[in-house]
Order: sequence, then structure tokens, then C-alpha cells
Amino acid sequence: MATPSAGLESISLWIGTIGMTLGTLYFIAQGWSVRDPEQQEYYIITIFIPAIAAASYFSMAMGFGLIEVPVEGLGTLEIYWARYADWLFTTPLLLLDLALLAGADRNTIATLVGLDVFMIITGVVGALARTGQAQRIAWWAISTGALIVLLYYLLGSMSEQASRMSGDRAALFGRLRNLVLVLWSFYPIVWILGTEGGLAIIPLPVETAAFAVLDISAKVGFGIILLNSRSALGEAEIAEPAQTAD
Ligand SMILES: *C/C=C(C)/C=C/C=C(C)/C=C/C1=C(C)CCCC1(C)C
Repeated sequence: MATPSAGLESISLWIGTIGMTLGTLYFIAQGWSVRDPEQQEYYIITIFIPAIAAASYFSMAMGFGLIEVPVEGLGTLEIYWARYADWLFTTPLLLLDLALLAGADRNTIATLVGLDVFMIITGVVGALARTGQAQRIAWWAISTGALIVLLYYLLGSMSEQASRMSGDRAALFGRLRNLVLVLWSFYPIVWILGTEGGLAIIPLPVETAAFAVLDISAKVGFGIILLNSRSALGEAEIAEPAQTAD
């Protein structure tokens, strides 16, 4: 059985486990006294994000989430498959937080979540493909295509819907959207330059550390910004300037 190598790789996985656990506990403590159902919704979603990641990091630190994949022409690659199990659930939850903030309609949410799930699944197929490097890179390209369309939707129709919200809320959406835009763009780069791409420009321990930093920022960092803006979370009313219909 494969186990994480001692040193940076193992340390990164434990930092991931501890960081996600602390994030989960912090969000639970912060949300404990929240009574407004609309605010509670954000807490429920945002607590599950680092909680799922903590379990995934723990499994990887224990060597459970790691397998050896023999790839034609590349030898045996060590692949942390547990990441994808985590991302499959946590990335749609992150998008759901953004969608709630933006007051996005169902079709926009369905499109985003669909693209996101497609991106993670084609990513894991690429990571586990044994038939050679060309196929792995082809799956990477498909997955990255889905990410580009997803980010385009975040910048386009979702931002447009968010702009109809109150100033506070639209501003919070803007900050979180930009955070997602920047952080999520690094994932395909780390993947293709790391073990998964077969290029091995970034050695596995460095890749593991990079993903830990990205994951903690994209989940715990995202959650801290979101949940510390409580004033922006409660008001669902759409700020319609100069319209007092009822
Ligand atoms: C908390 C975890 C987050 C925010 C994970 C985000 C992951 C991605 C945006 C991954 C994207 C990928 C590609 C676009 C191509 C290669 C395979 C992936 C899955 C690494």
C-alpha cells in the first residue's frame, strides 16, 4: 500500500487536516447563536465545506486516499484520489454560497453545479487514466474547458444577478467571486505541472503543499470572509432603486 512520504508531503496533509478541522469548529462556534433561518443556511453550507475536506485530508494523511496508478510510458504515479471525493461535494457547496448571495435563479445554479461536477469528474478520470500521458492531458483540457465556462458564468450572469442586490451584499459577492476566480485558476496549473500531468515539473511533496494552501484559502478563507459579513447575509430584499411598488 502507498503511504505519504515523510517530510513536506506528510506535514502538508496534517496541516490540511488540522486547518480544516479548526475552520469547521470556528464556523460552528460562530454560527451557534445565529437564529435567523436565512443566515443559518449560509452556516450550514459553509460548515460542511471544511468538514468534508478535513475527512478527506485525514484519509490522505493516513495513506488511505492514495493509490498507485501504473501509466503506460510514465511508470507508476502516486495519486491522491481522495481529493476528488472532497472536491465533488465541496466545490458545489462553495458555488451554492455564491448563488445564495447573488440571489441566482435555478437555471444559473444548475448550470454552474453541472459544469462543476463535470469538471471534477473529468479531472479524476484524467488522474486515474492508465493509457498514457496524451489521454491524461486530453482529460485535463476537457476539465479546464469546463472551469473556463464556469468562471465565465460567475463573471457574467451570476454577477449580473448579484448586482441587483443591496450594496453590501453585491460587494461581498464581488470579493468572494474574485477570490474564487483567482484561487480556482491555480488548480489546473498545479495538476498539469505536478504528478497528475506526468510532467513532474512540480514534485509530489510540493504539489501536496500547494493544494493544501489553495484548499485552506478556498474553503476556510472563503468562509471567514463570508460569515464575518453577517450584515450582508440577512437582507434578502433586492435593492431596486426608485421603486416602491407595494
Ligand atoms: C476546496 C476545493 C476547491 C475549491 C477545488 C477546486 C478544484 C478545481 C477548480 C479543480 C480543477 C481541475 C481542472 C480544471 C483540471 C484538472 C483537474 C482539476 C480537477 C484539478
